Amino acid sequence: MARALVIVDFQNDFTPGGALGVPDGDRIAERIDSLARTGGFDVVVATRDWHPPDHGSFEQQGGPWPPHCVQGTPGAELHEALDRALVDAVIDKGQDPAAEGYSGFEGTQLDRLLRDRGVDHVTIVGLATDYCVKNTALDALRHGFGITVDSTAVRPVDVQPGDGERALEELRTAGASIA
Ligand code: VGL
Ligand code: ZN
Repeated sequence: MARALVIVDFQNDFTPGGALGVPDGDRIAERIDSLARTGGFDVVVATRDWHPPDHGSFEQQGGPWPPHCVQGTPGAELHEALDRALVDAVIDKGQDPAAEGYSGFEGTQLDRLLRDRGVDHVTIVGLATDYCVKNTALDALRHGFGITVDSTAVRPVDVQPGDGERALEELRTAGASIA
């Protein structure tokens, strides 16, 4: 069986200076690069938060977030520190204006892609620990994949202090291994 690396939402808007910058969000680049190069993965997937301009999670629509990762804008591009040559497939999510779209499995072909490649174990890294990393990992567990979250290659928004740590604890309880 095959192993996949899923890099969640490592995009300009989630790194410092971006519309929804995660503290130290850019500092996961080196670890992700080394995992993708030498981690022994059969397939490397990058997800992108890829919202329409009127997405329901934006403040103007009554949601919790400033506008971010609007389709086709520079903020929605993958961070430049991620070598695109290492990425086999890009999965865009969060396109339905009426759905949160935190999980890379929600309304996408991610499950199909992983199954087509014979994947049974997924290592998850990226941004942000307490939202899209958490929800993608929980969905992956529900879909029956074995899951490892590399805690050195994720960073939280931490709307409330400790949200990131609690997310990792929740994932551990749900059956993920936290490395
Ligand atoms: C995310 C907040 C809003 C994430 C996406 O990628 O974790 N967080 N949209
Ligand atoms: Zn979003």
